[in-house]
Amino acid sequence: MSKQHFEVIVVGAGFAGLYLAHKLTTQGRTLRVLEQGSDVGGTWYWNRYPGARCDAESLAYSFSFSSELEQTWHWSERYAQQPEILSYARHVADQFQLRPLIQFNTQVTSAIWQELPCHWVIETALGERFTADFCVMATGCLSVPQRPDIPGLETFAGNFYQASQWPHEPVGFEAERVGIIGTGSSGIQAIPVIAASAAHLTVFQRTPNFSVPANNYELDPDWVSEFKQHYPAHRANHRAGNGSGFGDLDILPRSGPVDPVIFNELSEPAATALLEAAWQRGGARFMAVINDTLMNLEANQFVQAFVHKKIRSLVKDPVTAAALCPTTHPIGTRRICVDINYYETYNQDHVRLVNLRETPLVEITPKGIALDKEHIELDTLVIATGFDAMTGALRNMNIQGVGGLALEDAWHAGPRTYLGLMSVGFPNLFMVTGPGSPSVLSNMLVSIEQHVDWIVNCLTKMRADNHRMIRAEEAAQDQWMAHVQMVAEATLFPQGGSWYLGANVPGKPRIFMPYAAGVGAYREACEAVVAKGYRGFEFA
Ligand code: NA7
Repeated sequence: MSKQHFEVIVVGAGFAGLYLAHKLTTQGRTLRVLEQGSDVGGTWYWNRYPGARCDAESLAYSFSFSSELEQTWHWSERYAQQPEILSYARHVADQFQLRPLIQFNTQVTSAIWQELPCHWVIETALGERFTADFCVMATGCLSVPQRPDIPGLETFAGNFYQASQWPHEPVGFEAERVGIIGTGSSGIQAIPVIAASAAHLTVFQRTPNFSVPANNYELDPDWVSEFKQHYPAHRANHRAGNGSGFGDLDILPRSGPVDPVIFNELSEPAATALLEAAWQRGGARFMAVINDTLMNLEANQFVQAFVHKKIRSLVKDPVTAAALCPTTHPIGTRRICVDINYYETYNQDHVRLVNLRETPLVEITPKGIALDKEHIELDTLVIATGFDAMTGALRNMNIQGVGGLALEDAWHAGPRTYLGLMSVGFPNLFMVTGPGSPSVLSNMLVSIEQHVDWIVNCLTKMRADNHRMIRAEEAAQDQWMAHVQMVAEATLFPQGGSWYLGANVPGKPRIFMPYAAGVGAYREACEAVVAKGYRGFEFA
């Protein structure tokens, strides 16, 4: 074997790649992690835009695999900012001595399966060639930025920034006329922060999104240390149930099942009181306070009306407030945003909302943005226009499986996976948080740990059984995909027109990609497959 052969090649050194590197070395595997960026952190390496922070609470959005790590790392805020999360990823890499396993600044340009001698051949933009018995794609779900197809975008002569490819050097907006396109989570986080220093900010909004206040605060060290005494029980809660892997962040973890809160069983004042308490408490769990908000349109409309009322109370100008009220999708069917002073920002005199539904954007010019009846001059343009989510990185990598089958072709009508872990026709290639798993609907750290544990256990079993190849069976994949779609159709998600469905990328097949039954149900499904001798997988 050449020096460039490894048992496992991992693509990506975000949280999934880091945990894979740790687990696989602990098991004595030879591996190399190939990472496009110049440091670890994945999404938190790239997304450095002003105001970038996690919309999941720090104490839940963190690794659980090392008690020492979770006890010794100090999170400063309820919702950590990007630099703090990046420091955490770097700390994990250093603490567990993972850096020597990672090759940075390395973009994978192809991964090609060779039936004989049963390995993957991976090539990089630097012209290197690796072979590996197994390939694990830890490429993230939001790693391929989506550039909008707006006429003249390339002609803009001022400062230009894309949120997900933000420069590493400090960027200031003082005395500048800034424009921003995009009002998803990234835009909603960036807008208040940019507004704080820009001379003028124009927000170009095509579709308003629902946002709830973060109610962010500095964590009280005494509270944290008390919370940490119960960490194992909290983690167990995060992993279980039909939720998305967050649980409650009360000092004492929930014990035993909790009765569901069903909209039709609530009086109107009781439902309003629940929503008000959740609004005051802050955070995305606002969506879970009435449990059938994403299943029952009537419940959803009630929650929508509650948020519309909040927006109208927060935004002084009624025309701006009306434009900020989402009316085209049920709440939560596009990812709910979590903000700090987003709606309040529009009360500042130097901030203007342009509703592109009423005054369409005609083109971007060298000096600014031309609307149908007006030209707005800008010194700086920021775009926060989202990602080719969940499948972008995989489809762009020139992955070829059995008989030269291109992943792009296998997925021409949308991604097809068994459990989100493997895809038929691509033996020995695993995905972490792939389409068909809870993925972006879940606490990514919970899902990453579960997938990595599953994959590493599977490799251990293969070694013990002297197997060199694993592949997913077609019938099992068909059944799983049908199940994923059936679950999605039982919810309001398909009505969202969101990136969960691929609807934000022109020409992308519309298929609801994540598994919506929750992390607990999904974990049980994965464990049941193992208990039944890896049902639906074939070994050779
Ligand atoms: P999102 O949520 O996909 O938001 C992208 C935004 O960009 C959204 O408001 C889009 O409006 C807007 N957009 C995209 N193309 C255009 C054009 N051509 N003209 C005007 N506006 C446009 O991406 P984010 O980065 O904010 O968030 C992604 C996830 O990252 C987030 O959910 C968290 O999980 C973290 P549209 O809705 O298409 O009308």
